[in-house]
Amino acid sequence: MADVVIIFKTGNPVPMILTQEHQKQIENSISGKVFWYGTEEEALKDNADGEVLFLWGGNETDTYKMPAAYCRSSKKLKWIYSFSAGVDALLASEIAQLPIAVTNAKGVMAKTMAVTTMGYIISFLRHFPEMHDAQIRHEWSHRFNGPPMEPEGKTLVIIGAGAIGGEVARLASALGMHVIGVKRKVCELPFYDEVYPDTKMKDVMGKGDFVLVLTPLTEETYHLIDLEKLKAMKKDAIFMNISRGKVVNEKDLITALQEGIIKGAALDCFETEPLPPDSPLWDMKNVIITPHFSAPSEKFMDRAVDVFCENLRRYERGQGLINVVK
Ligand code: OXD
Repeated sequence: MADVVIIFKTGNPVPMILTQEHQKQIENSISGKVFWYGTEEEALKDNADGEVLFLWGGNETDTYKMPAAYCRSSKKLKWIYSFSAGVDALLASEIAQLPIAVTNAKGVMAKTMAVTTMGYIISFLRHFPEMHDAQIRHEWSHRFNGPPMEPEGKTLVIIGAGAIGGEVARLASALGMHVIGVKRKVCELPFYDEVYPDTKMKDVMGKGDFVLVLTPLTEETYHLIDLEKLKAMKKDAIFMNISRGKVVNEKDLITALQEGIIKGAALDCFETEPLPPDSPLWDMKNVIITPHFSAPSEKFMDRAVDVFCENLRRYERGQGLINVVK
């Protein structure tokens, strides 16, 4: 009988809400028991142990760390489910060295991240941030940083054309955008007009009116986007990052924004999170900042728990797990 241990509390870095209904759904998907702790310390104090661990392995902050001590001390742990898409924090921790399988919530956040991306694109084209500034000043103004524009005919380049990119491409093509994907292994993809290998990334970035980064953070993608690549972009293009801050050299991005190498940026993730109060990005008129918030929604946790429960049933039946990361 496999028991599940949940180590999770709503907060920073994860604003999603896990409810008792979710806990019941998990209980109904497994023969063992479910134990839910807010923190690793509580789990250790209770001598908790189980074959399966449910946690967030996406990103760490000063106040949220991976439960390495719990994983080390566990005698039963065989599989960790991280309800994130990226599992960079988990894989960078010593937990990755233990002989424990890891699965993620691939695709679960695609819908909301795609909607967030459309929000960025529409905000820039329709000048919503400037209108909101004018509203705060009670000012009826038509003075914007450029003409009012529409998405039809604009080109969107998606770097890291995976599950999330597929949903972004679907919405962007519905708005009449020309969608170009960059992917390690090129293949035909629905809703993309063109797909290129990552060896062509720099040239392809030069075609975009909007360039979106979706690549996970790995040793190979650390600072993948640097000044050289930003310089390849059109001067009036917008750069968007909803994957991980460290995929982009933030110093180079700040230079590109300050020197007018690109027109603007929409950023959901940063090299240091929370973004420090003294970051120059906060005061840039051409930057939209969202606080690592592209994925959450009222439906997020339902979808993430559904994926987990499907895997729990497979686990109990001895079938292969889906979304295996390691
Ligand atoms: C994720 C995230 O990795 O939202 O899922 O950051």
